[in-house]
Amino acid sequence: MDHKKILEASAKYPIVAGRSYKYGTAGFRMKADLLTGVSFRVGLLAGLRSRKLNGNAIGVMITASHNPAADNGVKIVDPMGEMLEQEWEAYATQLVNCPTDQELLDTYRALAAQLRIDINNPGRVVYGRDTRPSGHSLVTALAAALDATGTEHTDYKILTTPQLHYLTRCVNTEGTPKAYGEPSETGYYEKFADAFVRALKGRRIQGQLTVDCANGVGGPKFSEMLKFIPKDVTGFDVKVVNDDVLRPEVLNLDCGADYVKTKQRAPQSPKPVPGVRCCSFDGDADRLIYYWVDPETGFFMLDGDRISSLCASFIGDLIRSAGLEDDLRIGVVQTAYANGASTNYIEKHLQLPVVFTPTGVKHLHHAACQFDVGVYFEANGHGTVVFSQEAMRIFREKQPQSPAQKDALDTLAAVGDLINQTVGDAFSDMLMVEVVLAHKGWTLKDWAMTYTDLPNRLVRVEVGNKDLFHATDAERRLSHPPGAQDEIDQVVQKYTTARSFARASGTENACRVYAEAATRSEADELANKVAQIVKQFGS
Ligand code: G16
Repeated sequence: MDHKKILEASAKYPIVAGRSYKYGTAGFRMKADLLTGVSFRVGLLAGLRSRKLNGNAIGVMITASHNPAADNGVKIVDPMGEMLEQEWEAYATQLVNCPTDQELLDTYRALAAQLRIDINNPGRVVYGRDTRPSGHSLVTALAAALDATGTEHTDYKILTTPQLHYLTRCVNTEGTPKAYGEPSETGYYEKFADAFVRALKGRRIQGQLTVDCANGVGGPKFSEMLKFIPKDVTGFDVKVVNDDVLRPEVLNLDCGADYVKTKQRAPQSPKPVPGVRCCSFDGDADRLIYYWVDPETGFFMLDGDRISSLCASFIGDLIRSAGLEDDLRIGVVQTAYANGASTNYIEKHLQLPVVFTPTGVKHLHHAACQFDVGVYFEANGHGTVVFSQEAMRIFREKQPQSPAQKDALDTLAAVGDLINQTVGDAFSDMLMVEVVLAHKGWTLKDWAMTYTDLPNRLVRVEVGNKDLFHATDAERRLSHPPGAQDEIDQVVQKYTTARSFARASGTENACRVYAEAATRSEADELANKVAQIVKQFGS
């Protein structure tokens, strides 16, 4: 390794002095102009990680997902398409925070020594970015680090986040018995479009679906995917809206999954046609929220909790029909944001176990992998279903005892291919929801009738220092600052069947407060009172 090369390259991509950087819920995320040096340093780390893992390719995604257009982010993807192993998040933070180029080089070498990595071994990194204009210079900085360390790299250009996760896994499994798919964007479309047709098993999708793409990368990419889905066979009739990626300032603006979920309303424009089935992606197409505007009762949202219970119910039924209920363990993973009514429905009605983890798909994914079939969704619409290798083998190889069993096994195998196994993916989740609705012959209204959500409110609170807030018990309680949780408890106690918690966001410079209560006005009131407490303790 040429030390001089690293020092020279690093000098061109400095970090902004005096700032503290942290690998958060989804990597480093902040105003884009603060990120060039961060991207360079992430390149160093990704190369190290690849070398540690015998040259397996590591993925890097440049995106700030649901955040405004001026933000950006850098996130590392492990070889099977999962999020970076947590221990390495600390190494990333350490490397990115080095104050000088020389200290960066020293830390890089010290990390390699500590982790027993031969920095002269081959390393490989694949990367992509969303449509944010700042992505271009961040990719340049990333590539400079890869060149300086002699790391082989492939630029997959503009992609959705789940596409980059998919490609990373495909690159690493190509030609092996675990091959996940063709390592190309076309391979992605072909795999999921084919599984969609198989999972429908001849059923046709009813009615038009309006897809709001948040004016992000999901717009052009989903339009591309539609070319691979035969409309005459599936009946899949889609109207794509909010797919303007030429005006960066409209990204996630008054539209998209985060807007719909937090504001509990449809995108400002175009106004949804009453009665028509609608869904929204977020800025990098890894979240999905469904809704419709009822001519009589108005806006109704089906969020990640609903998608979770819909998938769990459908797959649970198929597993029973296939005679596999004693062989495969199915479970659901949620976070503190899950509506209490959804947890109750899954545990009591579907009779499935529910596990809670802190926010961040990395935590949910890990917990879901403990089941043979693990369904995980955050309420914000981010999630997927993971199937163990053994479950997928059984679906393919078990000898059916009846035509009904054969039907269930074929559908399970197709569903296993349809749901992106690497990470939550709005495209593949949406196709899955469409499949389930087609199998059940349901409208969104039928789906909404499964249970009644408890009224809830999510509030974003800007505080002087969000790092003062430390959460515990799967983020349902605050351990710091001292006294804050006691005050929250006292307020919550004043309401019947209410619940509230506060935590620091890992992707935004703010805290989040969630409240649930018996009525809408109580939920709003409780959220505002807890927000006041957070403001007071965070100043
Ligand atoms: C990211 C994470 C999600 C998380 C969300 C909000 O989503 O991938 O798991 O729920 O941030 O996190 P926080 O509340 O810590 O800000 P995305 O869609 O922005 O990548």
